[in-house]
Amino acid sequence: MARKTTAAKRTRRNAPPIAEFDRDQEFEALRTMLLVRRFEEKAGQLYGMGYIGGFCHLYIGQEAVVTGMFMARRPTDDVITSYRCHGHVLVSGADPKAVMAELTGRVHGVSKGKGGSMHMFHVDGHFWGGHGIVGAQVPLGTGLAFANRYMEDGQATLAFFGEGAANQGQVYESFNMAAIWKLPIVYIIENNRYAMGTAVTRSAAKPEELYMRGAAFGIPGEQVDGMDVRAVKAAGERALEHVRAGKGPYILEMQTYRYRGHSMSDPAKYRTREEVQKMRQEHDPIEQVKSRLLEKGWAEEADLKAVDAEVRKIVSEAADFATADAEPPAEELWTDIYARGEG
Ligand SMILES: Cc1ncc(C[n+]2csc(CCOP(=O)(O)OP(=O)(O)O)c2C)c(N)n1
Repeated sequence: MARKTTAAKRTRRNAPPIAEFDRDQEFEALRTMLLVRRFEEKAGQLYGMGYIGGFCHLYIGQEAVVTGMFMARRPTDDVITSYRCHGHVLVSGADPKAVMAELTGRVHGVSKGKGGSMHMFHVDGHFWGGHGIVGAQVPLGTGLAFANRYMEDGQATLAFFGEGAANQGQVYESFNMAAIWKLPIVYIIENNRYAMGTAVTRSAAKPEELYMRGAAFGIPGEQVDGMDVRAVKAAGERALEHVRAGKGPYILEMQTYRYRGHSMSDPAKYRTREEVQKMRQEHDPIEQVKSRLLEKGWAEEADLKAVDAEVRKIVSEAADFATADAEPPAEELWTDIYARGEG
């Protein structure tokens, strides 16, 4: 008799076949991922030039995760993530000029220049940050999903976090509550293989099965090729259908990779250059889309270059804006903060 496979046991090996994209979807994915990639490259340059200070965690290599999930979500679904948030805020529809101005600490930044790289917000796009405390966005996201359920607004929440954060206690308290209350939340583990500098194989028990981390709470999970935007979108749709149907939370483990260091100050001594090179050459999410477009005869090289040029222009204008904008005035020190006076 064939053994039953529960959703919690589904892996990449027996996951449903990847749904192909049509031409428009391939172009949408290409444009979105290129915007994030070029934006991040520019942010890295501006950091080197001293325009951006403090922490700055780049998302280069992981673009398919946020792009595929946003292609699967409804625009009113809520989203929350960690400090590695530039891609998420851009894809949620924030103006690239305002995102770059936040990085340079200027007054027209998305958080008025007072949040910086780790604290991006775009409430109109239902993007709720940008959180510097590892794992903190998981209970906060669970709260968003509680609000979704309480308000009966038909919305769901996407909570992104790293595989390092997946070892935190607050994650499991959140899983428990979300499972009890059948909250409409998709927990997305962005497994980029290295937390600050420690390989997942050294820091996690059962590192090959992070998607099973909800099994004790009855939360189904799936492992997804997070470098293939089509696989991400298809898995995102399955997960969102599940949570919207009132069946409770769902976990997606995205197997992805970050090309740059953990943050700008990371010498990345914990991995070889060859490993990074191999991922870039063989699994790059943007190159995969370009190859498909060319192979299917849906685009010529010139069309791909045109998309890149269009995106580079947006990014270059964002950089010009962000380096010319004013710094927040001193009075802004007293706004948007919780302060307790005497008595
Ligand atoms: C509670 C807490 N502990 C430690 C840190 C320092 N810290 C910042 S990022 C990080 C690694 C997190 O890795 P992961 O969750 O895999 O996310 P990634 O950076 O790979 O996206 C650590 C330990 C922190 N910010 N907050």
